[in-house]
Amino acid sequence: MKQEKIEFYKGPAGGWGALNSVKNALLRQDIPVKGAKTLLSANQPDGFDCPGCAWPDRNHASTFEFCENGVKAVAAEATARRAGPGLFDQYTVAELAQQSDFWLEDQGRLTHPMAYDAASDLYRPIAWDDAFALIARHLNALPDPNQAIFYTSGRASNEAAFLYQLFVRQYGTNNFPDCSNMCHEPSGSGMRPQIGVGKGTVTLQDFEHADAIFIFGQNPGTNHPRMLGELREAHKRGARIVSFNPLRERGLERFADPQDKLEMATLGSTPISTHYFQLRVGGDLPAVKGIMKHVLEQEDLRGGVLDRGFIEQHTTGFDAMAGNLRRESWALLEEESGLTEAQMRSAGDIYLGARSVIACWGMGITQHKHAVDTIQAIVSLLLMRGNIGREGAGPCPVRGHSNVQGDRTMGIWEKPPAALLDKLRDVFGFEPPREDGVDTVEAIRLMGEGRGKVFFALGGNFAAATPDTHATWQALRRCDLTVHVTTKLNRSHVVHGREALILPCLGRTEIDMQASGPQGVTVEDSMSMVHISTGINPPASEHLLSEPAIVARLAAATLAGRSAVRWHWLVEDYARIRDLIEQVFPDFQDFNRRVAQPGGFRLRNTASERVWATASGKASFHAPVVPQDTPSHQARARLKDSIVFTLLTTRSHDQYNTTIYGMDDRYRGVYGQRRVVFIHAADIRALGLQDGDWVDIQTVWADGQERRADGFKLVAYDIPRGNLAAYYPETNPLVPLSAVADAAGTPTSKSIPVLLLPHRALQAAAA
Ligand SMILES: Nc1nc2c(c(=O)[nH]1)N[C@H]1C(S)=C(S)[C@@H](COP(=O)(O)OP(=O)(O)OC[C@H]3O[C@@H](n4cnc5c(=O)[nH]c(N)nc54)[C@H](O)[C@@H]3O)O[C@H]1N2
Ligand SMILES: Nc1nc2c(c(=O)[nH]1)N[C@H]1C(S)=C(S)[C@@H](COP(=O)(O)OP(=O)(O)OC[C@H]3O[C@@H](n4cnc5c(=O)[nH]c(N)nc54)[C@H](O)[C@@H]3O)O[C@H]1N2
Ligand SMILES: [Mo]
Repeated sequence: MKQEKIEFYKGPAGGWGALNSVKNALLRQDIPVKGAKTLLSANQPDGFDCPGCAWPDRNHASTFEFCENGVKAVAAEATARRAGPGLFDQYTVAELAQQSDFWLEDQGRLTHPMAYDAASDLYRPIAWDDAFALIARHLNALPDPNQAIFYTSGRASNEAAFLYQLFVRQYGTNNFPDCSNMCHEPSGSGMRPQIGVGKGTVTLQDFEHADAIFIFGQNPGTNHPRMLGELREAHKRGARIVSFNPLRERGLERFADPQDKLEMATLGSTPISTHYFQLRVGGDLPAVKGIMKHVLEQEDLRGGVLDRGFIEQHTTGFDAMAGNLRRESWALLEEESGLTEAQMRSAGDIYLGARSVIACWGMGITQHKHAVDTIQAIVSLLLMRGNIGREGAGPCPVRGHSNVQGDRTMGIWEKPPAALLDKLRDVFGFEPPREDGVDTVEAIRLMGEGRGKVFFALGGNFAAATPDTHATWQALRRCDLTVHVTTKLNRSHVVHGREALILPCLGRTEIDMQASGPQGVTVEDSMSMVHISTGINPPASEHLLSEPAIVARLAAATLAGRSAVRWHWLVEDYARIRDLIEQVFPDFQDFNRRVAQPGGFRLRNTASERVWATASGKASFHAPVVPQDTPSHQARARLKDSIVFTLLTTRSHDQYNTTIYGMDDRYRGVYGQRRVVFIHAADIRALGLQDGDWVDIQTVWADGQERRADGFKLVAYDIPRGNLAAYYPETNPLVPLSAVADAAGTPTSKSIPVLLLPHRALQAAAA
């Protein structure tokens, strides 16, 4: 392990630091030569879709788009390491559970299906057919299908997801919690009633025409590095790039493109943000309202500012919103956003100076109690000047997992629209369950109360990704059976039910051979582009099955005699699955032909055509109330004598969600460790502590339960006073299960009221 240090990062994002990091990532996975070939196939017309993030690529066209974190994601999957039966012989599950998340995944790719043996506390190999029979037996023994839970992580392909939802609905439940519930759920919940679609409306081409790009709560340098390419080009042609973020993020400041020879040779770089508004955590709603108020005041002052024609023809609710904005007090907006009136007005002037504006957002917006309101305010700001449904303008929620958007399109949704269920009934001739299922947080409750008995996960790492770790682990352990379809060993396999299975599957980089030949799968990126993804590497083990094959064989075993679907036949040729997708979703007409074209095709997006699939047939304005009732407000009111901080949990540069690639966070200057908490220097002094001191973190929550995460090192950082930042998943024990976004259920993992306490272990040692 590298030495621990904290050191200000002077370089730009990308650049030589990125190239160096790539070399190390390949070496770590023992794939120096093969790695290069694998990488060159990422996001190519006939290669695989990068399993990194959902940012689109230039048409899956010709040039390889370099992305450091894409390389790490591919290398993690293409690793030469193997976690075979030998490993499971060597360690009991109790011993495996003692290991870190990093260690577990670092054992490499899983090679055999494994079943938990309680007598020996070991995972032992099991034949595939026996595994499916075991699951089928459990599922068919449940008195109510709603006692089974089917989780999905956003890497699953359209084909796998479609079969999965079909199987589960035929089985009889809509219990489909997914990673989206913890992620962009509020984006869909906010935009669907407002503009009629739950997805962004812009394309990559729009980035070439925007005069201003507003970025709220997103860290593209780490999480969507290819987005920096778009931002850099936009900056070079003079577009304004306006960042709203409580942290100074390197990737939002400067970027050197590793493919730009001159920039690399001269150690040059391009600035990214032209403006940086360092607001308070959770301060976006008041900040956006301030911008809107300024826009409205300018209209009142000089006229010609709003797009009156658009507002008249396409929207409802303008007058009510305007009244609300006029009454809003600047003092409150300043207090709650952490920005000054002058700052909000200057952001407003940038907005007014731009003909076309794109607004992007990420987890800094969605993982809050008032996320849905905030998103509706951002979209309302866009609507004021008709910044939607025309070139260079529109909302752009930047999705996380590479196919999370596609999975939802395919019906991975615990609250399925009636139209989808009707269609399934008509096409497949069965009556799907009509009652809403559970989302992620509700699934944990269900299991915790003993009413959820079988937990099945298509990918992901439920035990580590979810909030309230203590409660969640207890819930999982109450299950009769937990099953994970997975590529690597992770926490969820060692926090398990009475019986447990690990089902290893092919990754996206691997050749998927079925009866009719090698198969491709399809995915949908953050901008509704659907394209094919074809693996090129030999499978990590001959015992792996593809995800569609696992779902189909499980369905056949469970629904034997009850389903008219030809499960085995479908998997022989995935084009057959796509034919069914086309029958259920009209937007996929001629699916097989269209997806075979280079670059694939774009799904229809009504809002981008200014067609509003809403109740009123129009887009609507919202001016939500500035929240003064958040858990942090309440905690501060209650504990007047303590410093109550608002903690945001985020990703380091060396992780993919719960997968930890390494211990560095280069752009934030942290090396060799992850248990750090970023804090303003003045707050360290106010606590009577020093930079580098160790603390414990304790949640302030009214339910009387103690939630702690112990042993974090203070790192003085450029962050507003009263705010803290630390990495997830280590901080998930601090996020209460009941801390969720209104009208979306998303855990509020960006705003947890906490106290910092002197580190327990040190205190004990001193006593
Ligand atoms: N390499 C890599 N790529 C990834 C992932 C990964 O873990 N690693 N994860 C994937 C997934 S699933 C997702 S969802 C995306 C996540 O990508 P992001 O949306 O970038 O998620 P986070 O890293 O959580 O960072 C959120 C940013 O929001 C800021 N922030 C926090 N609170 C607030 C706030 O109240 N207001 C504002 N304005 N900003 C705030 C933080 O400082 C941080 O810069 O990335 C995807 N891509
Ligand atoms: N505190 C806090 N919690 C959060 C967040 C936060 O910002 N803060 N972010 C939330 C967000 S945005 C998200 S999306 C969730 C992520 O939640 P998940 O999607 O559940 O978690 P991941 O860490 O992405 O899942 C990693 C695992 O997926 C498996 N895997 C990888 N590739 C494949 C594949 O091709 N097929 C299959 N079957 N399995 C595969 C591997 O075994 C790996 O261990 O976490 C959420 N939790
Ligand atoms: Mo996500």
